Amino acid sequence: MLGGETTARANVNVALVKYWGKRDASLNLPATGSISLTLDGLWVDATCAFADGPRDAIAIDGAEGTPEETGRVAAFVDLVRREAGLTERARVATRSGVPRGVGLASSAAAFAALAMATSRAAGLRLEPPALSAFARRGSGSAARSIFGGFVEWHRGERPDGRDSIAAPLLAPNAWDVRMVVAVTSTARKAVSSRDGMQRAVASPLYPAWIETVERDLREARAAIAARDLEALGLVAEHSALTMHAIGLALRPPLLYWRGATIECIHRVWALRAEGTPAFVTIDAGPQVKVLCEAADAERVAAALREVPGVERVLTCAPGGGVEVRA
Ligand code: 2P0
Repeated sequence: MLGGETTARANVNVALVKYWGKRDASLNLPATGSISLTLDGLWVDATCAFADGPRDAIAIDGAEGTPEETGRVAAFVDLVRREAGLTERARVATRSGVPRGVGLASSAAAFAALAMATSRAAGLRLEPPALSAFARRGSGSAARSIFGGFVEWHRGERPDGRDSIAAPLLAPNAWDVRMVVAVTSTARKAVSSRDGMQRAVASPLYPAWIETVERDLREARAAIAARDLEALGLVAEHSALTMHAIGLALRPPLLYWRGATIECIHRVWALRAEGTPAFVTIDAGPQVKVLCEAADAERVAAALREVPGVERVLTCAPGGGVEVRA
């Protein structure tokens, strides 16, 4: 039976041990596991209803969206329709509280929210692990945004991906850290993360990445369990810098950083030398995200605001998992 119009909200997540490369592109199965922190306040709402009609209607932030964006949402709706055995058309709308296409992982929040909204509207009640596997089909990192706080997405072994799901490691209120985000450019990036990670596997450094990730995952898990910020921060920096090194070694090279990105890294390292534990991570874009204690967040934000080229600075606490909204 159809579930009626449903709205769900999910937050973005930032990986501390990165997902970079797939073992199956059609199912978004990752080459390695990854670990992330879900962030409060950077959300996407998705609303879905199924009804008789001539065609699906998809709106992204009140507009049509690019053909690529609309195509990905349409393919995702087809998956839920098949799973629920529906023939009705879908009306889907997403509304983003995150600037899109600037390396702030809005596709993770979008497909986590869409997984909840479309499955409920289709009359399905998926448990969190199944919801995570379903969200993954829309965007790999969306598997992690189903859950709040610190989250691990397991690589899985099965060819059908049923074991490639995320699970919570530590609840959002269990460790009072902050992620301070320095936005250095809001221009749309030239190479999407999807294309970037597809190219990554041809890098001579890619085999080394595969070899190092298991150790990074072990260290990050232990650091989160012990709430050891320095241990977690150092492994997060290592994972991010290694991910970007893979791109530098490609022919032609792939570099997501701008000048201000590098200046932010040096500013954070200077803060650390002065005694403030703060650690950098960078995704498929020029923004710099800094993990620190809540008590140090304002000092870190103030330092980043002074870096030439930084357009704005956002400070996020750990956030919750996907939720249906009344
Ligand atoms: C991550 N990123 O772990 C990595 C680090 C970007 C850099 O997951 O093709 O949008 O939809 O599975 O999830 C962004 O990639 O890629 C991402 P698809 P996705 O957060």
